[in-house]
Parts: sequence; structure tokens; C-alpha cells
Amino acid sequence: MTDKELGKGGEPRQQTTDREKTMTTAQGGPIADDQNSLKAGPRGPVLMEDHIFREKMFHFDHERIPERVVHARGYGVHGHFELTEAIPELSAADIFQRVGEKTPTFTRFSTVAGNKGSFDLARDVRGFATKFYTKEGNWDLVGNNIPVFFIQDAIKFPDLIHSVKPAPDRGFPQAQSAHDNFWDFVSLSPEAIHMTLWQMSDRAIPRSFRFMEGFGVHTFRLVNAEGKSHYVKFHWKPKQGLQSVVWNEALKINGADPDFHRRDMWDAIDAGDYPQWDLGIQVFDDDFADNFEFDILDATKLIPEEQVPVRIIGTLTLDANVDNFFAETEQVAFCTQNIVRGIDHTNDPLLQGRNFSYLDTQIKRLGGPNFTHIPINAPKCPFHHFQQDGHMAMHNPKGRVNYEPNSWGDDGGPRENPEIGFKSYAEEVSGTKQRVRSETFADHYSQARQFYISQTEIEQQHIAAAYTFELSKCQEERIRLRMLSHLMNVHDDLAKQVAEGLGVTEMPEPATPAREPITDLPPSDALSILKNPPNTFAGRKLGLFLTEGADASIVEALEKTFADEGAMVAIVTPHIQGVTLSDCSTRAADEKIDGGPSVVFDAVALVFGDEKADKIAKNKPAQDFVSDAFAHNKFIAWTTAADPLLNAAGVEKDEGTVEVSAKNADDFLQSCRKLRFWEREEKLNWE
Ligand code: HDE
Repeated sequence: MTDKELGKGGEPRQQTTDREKTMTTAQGGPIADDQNSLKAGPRGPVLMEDHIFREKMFHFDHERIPERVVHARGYGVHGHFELTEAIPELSAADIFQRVGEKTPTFTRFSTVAGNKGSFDLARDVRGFATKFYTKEGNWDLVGNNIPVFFIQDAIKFPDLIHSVKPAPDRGFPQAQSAHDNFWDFVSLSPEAIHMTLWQMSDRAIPRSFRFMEGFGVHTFRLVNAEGKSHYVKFHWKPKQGLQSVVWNEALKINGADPDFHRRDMWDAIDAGDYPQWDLGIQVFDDDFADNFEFDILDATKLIPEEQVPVRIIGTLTLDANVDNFFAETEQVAFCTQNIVRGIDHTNDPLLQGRNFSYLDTQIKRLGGPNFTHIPINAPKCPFHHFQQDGHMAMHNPKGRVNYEPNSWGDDGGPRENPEIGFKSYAEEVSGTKQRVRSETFADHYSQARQFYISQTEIEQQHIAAAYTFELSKCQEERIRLRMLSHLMNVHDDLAKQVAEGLGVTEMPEPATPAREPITDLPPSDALSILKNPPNTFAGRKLGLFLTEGADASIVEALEKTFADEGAMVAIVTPHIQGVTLSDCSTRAADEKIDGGPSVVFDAVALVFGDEKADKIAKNKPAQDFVSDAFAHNKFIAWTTAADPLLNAAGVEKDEGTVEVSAKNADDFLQSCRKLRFWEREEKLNWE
């Protein structure tokens, strides 16, 4: 091989004679040598003249754009929405007219507080934003996985976000709310208390994006062709069911696989296991709004499903990963102002503020007003307007006319169309100009209490433990006590448990409520995760821990049973070369034991050969695999050769630990459908 065929380090170059595959500059000029800059002699100075070097480096230097100020860490997926029930009587929106019609979509899931490079399993709200490329323009439903919000007026948003983000002097803590600044802000803003109940619940540590709900949060309007309006709240219900992890598990997942959620989504879609959500609407009228206990314009309140049932009108299917993360996931620009004829805003002051913020932030983030020209943001229906020029204009109006009205007849460009054009709902509005918060927004505790009493005992314990954890990270006692004074208005048991957890012996005075809470709101089962179990293991992952000589018939039975259920099976072995089973067949490893801890699986099976069982029992990652699975209430299948390891990991066998044979793989699956053996948690002492 001659020197000419070698790159700088002596490696062979990847060269081609195919013009199609020829590397070029951004100007289209073919490149002969991309490994060496232009020099005066082999050891001489690099020449300024080197346009290939300069162009490449210049572009690299400008690769980064500002990350989103919130929701920076996100993951986008293509899909489509299929209408299953037409609602022309409620809305003139084109997307809601024809049953069976599919509308392309792009959905981005996100965490709120962490930066782009933070970890997936932060305790945090998840964004759930969907762009519908409808035939009458783009509609963005920019929601969260929690149906209420921290604040009632958008003017408080910068403060809320500053308080949760890293402190400005030290630049930490990253991607967490467990610190003084956040709880200082919250405890001085009682309107946030309800949302913190959700945030301290397991909703804020979802098992994956696939297993969480989505909510439009605000009350919107649906407006029909006659101009009649109904109020609406939007819901996404995952067909996969709801599921979360437990806190100790979340902490460990962040270390084991900071990309846990995005990898889960990528893998599921790559495997053709497309996640789906039903789109539900809660529709109500002025009568209901006037009689409801709370103000429907207050985004810190929800409407219980028992009071207004959720009506399913369509299904979202996510079926394609992006081709390029930056071009699509990073450059997608959601704006709450992107609505279509038939859907309209209400006076919710949080929503009104968002309408300004999203457009504004995209201009900064994407560099100018033409971000709608980027393919992921452009409508897929025809569009015509007289907007022109600006940075990176990809399509300007054609012809000599770029204004209206004009008298150029058919050559005069696009014209208004009152028949199908957007019309705002003709709401009557009057009032004095003033900076006030409506009295009807003043109840901050009633729905927090309702949320708490709607949970199972296990879930209530998790909420108390989460408050205790987070407040224990607050160094200032006054902040801890101030929070406690609010929890006393939510529920005595909760306040007591948290006080005990914090070692508080003398309770503070309860906070003075702006309005006396309603204490007899009934529980709403829809608010609990555990009261709505999916009863399936489909879409979940079994970690199959195998050692040399493992019984092949058991391995096969487990693999088949779980595959038939629609679950994934990952093989974990002591070495990355995999293992040879009892029948001399082999299994390749998906993970070596210390790279595949049990926290990344939903259930585990230990199918061991007799050989080296004692040695495995002494392996620390193997012990952690088992003790964590046990502590996180997972179902564990085992064969007798795994006994030494189970003992070394301190496992006391219970109904959630199943001796597995080739014949009872199905029994193990039945157990796994419950997802967790919660009965164990009561016996485990986390204190
Ligand atoms: Fe956002 N929010 N937000 N937000 N939000 C942004 O817009 C804002 C709120 C939500 O995947 C930003 O493009 C204000 C509620 C999601 O790209 C920014 C207020 C809900 C995403 C912004 C809120 C959300 C954002 C930052 C209070 C649930 C990610 C980057 C009035 C209903 C979208 C961007 C994506 C992103 C402002 C409150 C959901 C700064 C001012 C309530 C899912 O414009």
C-alpha cells in the first residue's frame, strides 16, 4: 500500500470511484483528500488557502444551537393519528371529520428541568407534545404527562423554572427538584402544592414514555361549523397501560443507562412494537363550568373523569424513528398558538402566556422567523402567504405581488377564504384592566387532597417518601417546615409521615389557606396508577440471567412464552461471549452481568447450570442483580442452581419468587402480568 492510500494514522482510506457516493464540499465540489490539510511541504505550515479545511471546520464550529430553556432533553418519534369517532357536531376541525382517516404526526417526549445531556429518570414532569400535520394546517397539542400545572399565571413561569434549574452561583444541582430553591419557591406559592403531589408520586418516574398518559392540561374550546363552542380537555391514554419505576430503581437506572427512556422507545419501534395512545376528550358546557367546584380556566385543577367521562375519538400510533436526531427532534418547534379551525383557546392565563412564549423562544433557538421552512415544522398541506425574506428563507412568494389587497386578479396570489378560514370563537369579553388573580383560583389544597386519597396505600407511601427525600435535601429548616405547613392542609396522614421522615417532633402551624379547602371531594380512581393495572406483560422486558450449562428446555420455554406475550427477552450472562446450554446450543449475550443490572428489566429469571454456581454467588454485580430485583418488588424466576446466589443476595423467597421449570413458564408469566409483587414492599424496611 502506498503512502497516498493511507490516512494520517496509517489506516486504509474508504475511497470510491462512484460519483453518487463521492464526498463533496457544501458547495458540491468533489473532495479527493479529507484526511490531510493543505500544507507547504509535508511538515510545513497549513495554508490559509485550504478551502476544504476551512469550510469543514467553520461548519463544525457552528453545530450547536441553544438548547430549549425547558424540556431540553427530549426524544421525537413519527407516527399517525387515526380518527375512530367523528365529532362534526362539536368541532369543525378537518382532522375530526372522517373516521378511519390518518393524519401524520410527530411527537416529542421530554423531561423539563434537566439539560440536554441529563439523565432520563429524573423525578420530573414529562413533556408529551404532538404536532398533527392536518389537511388544514398544523395543530400542536403541547402537553405533559401530568394533567395540572404548578402555576396559574404565565408571568410566574420564569421564576418557577429558575427555582428548579441549577442555582445560578454554583451551577448545580442538575435535573432535580430536591433542593432549597425549588421548595422555597413552591412553599411560597401554594398554588403549586397540588402539582407537587403528582410530582412526588410515581407519575414523575415513568417506566418509559410508552407507559404514561398525556394531558393537554388547559381547557380548550371545540367550535363547530355553526360557531357553537364546547369546552374540552385533551387526554392521551396509553394502550400499553400505565407503569412507573420505584425511586431507588430510578436512581440506579440513571447510572446504569442514562438513556433508558429514549433507548426503550427506539428499541420498541425498531422491533415493530409500535406504541399507541387513545385520544380522549372531556367535553363540557358553560352550565357545567359554572357549577364545577373550581374554575375551569385554572390550570392547577383537573376535572375528575368520574365527573366528566373521557370519550375516546382516535388513536395515535408511533411507528417510525427519526432519520436524524438534530434535523427532526432538535429542530421541531412546537407552538401552542398552532391551532386549526374548529379548535380554540380559552382565557386560561397560563395558556395565553404560552402562546407568546413558544413562538418567541423558537426564533431565538432556531435563529429566525423561517423555522417553519424546516421540513419537520412545515405543514404537509398546501400553504400560500405573503411572508417573505429573513434568515434562511427557503420559499418566497412567486410573481410580482407580495401584498394584499391587490388588484392583479388571478395573478394576485393567495386570497382569504371566509368559508374555511380560521375564526376565533366570538366570546363576549369585557372588564376593567387590572393585575389580579381571580378569587375563583384561590383553592389550593382540595384537589391535592383528592389526589392523595385516590391513591392506593403503596402509592401514598411513595408520595410521603418522595416528599421526605426531597425535603431532606433542603438545607434550610425553615423551608422544610414551610412545606410541612402546607401538607397539613392537604392530609394529616401525609403531613405526619413526612414530619416523621424529617425528624420533626413539633409540627408547625398549618399554612393559612387563601380559601378554606373542600374536604369531602370523593376519591377518583382514574388518578391512581395501581388501581388501573394493564394485566399484561406485553411491551415489557424480561432479563434472563443464564450461566454455563443452563437447562435449555427452561430457557426455550421462557423465551417462547414471553415472546408470545409480546414481551422482549434480554440475555444476561457472566461474560459477553454468552453461554452454552445443557443441549450444547448457545445463547449470545445481550449484556454482560455488570452492564445489564436488573433495574433495566421488568422481571428477571435466573436459569443457572450447576457448574460454578458458588462462584457466581460471590459475584457482586450478580448479587446486586438479584437483591435489587427483590427490593424493587420484581417477580423472580429461579432454578435450584441459583440458590447460592439468592442466599448471598439476602432473598427470602416469597410468592413473587417462582421456581421455574420447562412446564410452568406460563405461571411465571401470569405473575409477571401484575408487573410488581407489591405485597413484598410492606415487608421490606426502607427506613
Ligand atoms: Fe412549556 N415551554 N411553558 N409547558 N412546554 C416550552 O418552548 C412555557 C407549560 C411543554 O418537545 C418552551 O419550544 C410557559 C405547560 C412541552 O419541544 C417554552 C409556560 C405545559 C414543551 C415554554 C409553560 C407545557 C414545552 C421551551 C407557562 C403542559 C416541550 C422550548 C405559561 C401543558 C416541547 C420550547 C418540545 C416547552 C414555555 C407551561 C408543555 C419556553 C411560558 C402548562 C411539552 O416556550
